[in-house]
Amino acid sequence: RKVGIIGVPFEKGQKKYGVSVAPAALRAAGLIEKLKEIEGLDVKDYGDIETPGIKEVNVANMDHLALVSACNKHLSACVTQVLKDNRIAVTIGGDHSIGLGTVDGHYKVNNDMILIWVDAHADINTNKTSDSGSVHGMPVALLVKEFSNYWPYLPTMDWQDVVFSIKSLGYIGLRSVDNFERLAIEKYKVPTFAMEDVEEHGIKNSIQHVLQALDPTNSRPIHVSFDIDALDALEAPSTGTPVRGGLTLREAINLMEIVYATGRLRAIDLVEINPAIGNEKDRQQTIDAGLCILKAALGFSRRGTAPRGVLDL
Ligand code: DIR
Ligand code: MN
Ligand code: MN
Ligand code: MN
Repeated sequence: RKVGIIGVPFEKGQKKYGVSVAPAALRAAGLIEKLKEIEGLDVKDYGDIETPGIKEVNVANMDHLALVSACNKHLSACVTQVLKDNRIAVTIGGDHSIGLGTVDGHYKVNNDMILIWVDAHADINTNKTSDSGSVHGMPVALLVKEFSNYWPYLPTMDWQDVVFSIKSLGYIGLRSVDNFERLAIEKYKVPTFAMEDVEEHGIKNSIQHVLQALDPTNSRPIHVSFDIDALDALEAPSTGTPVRGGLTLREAINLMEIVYATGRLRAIDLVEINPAIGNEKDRQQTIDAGLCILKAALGFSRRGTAPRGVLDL
C-alpha cells in the first residue's frame, strides 16, 4: 500500500487565524515518521501547496472566493497526481473549503467514488443560505451537481467540473445543521448518521449502513473528508467551531478502521485542526487525535501486527 501526503496551509475558508499552521504542526508531531511505522505502508510526502496572493472577486456572502478557488484548483491537480501515482491521497488542511479541491481531484480519477463527510456540520450551505459567508460551510454544495442551479455565476471557478452527485454522499457525526441544510439532506435522502443515530446504532453499524446505502456491491472507491470537529470538543478542543456531544476518539478510530478494512479507501482529508486555539495541552491532544485517525485509516492495528520473517514462533 502506498500513500501520498499533501499539506494545505489554507485558512481563508473561515475567519479564525491558525488552521493554516496545522500541516506544519502535524509534521512537527511526526506525521510522516508515524505513518512510515505502519507495517507495509510506503509513504511519500508531496509537501505543502502554496496559494499565491491574487485579486479578490466580489460575490455576495462568500468570503475570499478567489483565494479559495485558486487554492482548490491547485489542490485538485495535486490530488489527481497522487492518485495517478497509485497512492492513497492524504490531504492535511487547512479549513474544510479544501474538500472542494480534494473531491474534484479524486473524481477526475475515480468518477465512481463515494464521499463520506465526517463532521459536526453538513457544510452544504450556499451563499444564499449561509449565516457566516465562510466557504468552509459550503464545499459540499459547491461539489454536487444537483445544486448547480442554486448558485449564481461564480467568477474564477470555471476550472471546477460540477459532476459529482449528491447520491454518492453520506454523513457521519452531524449535530450542528442549519435549517436549509436539513431540508437538503431530507430532499435528497442523503444517508446520514447524525449523533443521535450513532447513539442508537453504534459507530460500527453507522458507517456500515452508510457504505451499504451508497455502494451495495462493495465496489466503489471511498473518499473520507474528516473534519476534526466531528470529534467531541473535549477530544479535539483546538478547532474553530467546536461542538459538544461528538464522537469519541475511539469511535473515530473504529470508523476509520472499518473504512480501511474495505480496502477501497482512496483519499482522506483531515481538516480544521487549529493549533492556535486553546492551550498547549489542547493543541497536543487535538493533533494527537488527528494522527490516531490517519493511522487507523491507513492500517495501523491497535492490537499490534506480527512482524514478518523475524521469528517462527
Ligand atoms: C455553519 C458552520 N454551518 C456555516 N459550519 C462549519 O458557517 O455554514 N463549521 N463548517 O465548521
Ligand atoms: Mn465542522
Ligand atoms: Mn450557520
Ligand atoms: Mn467541515
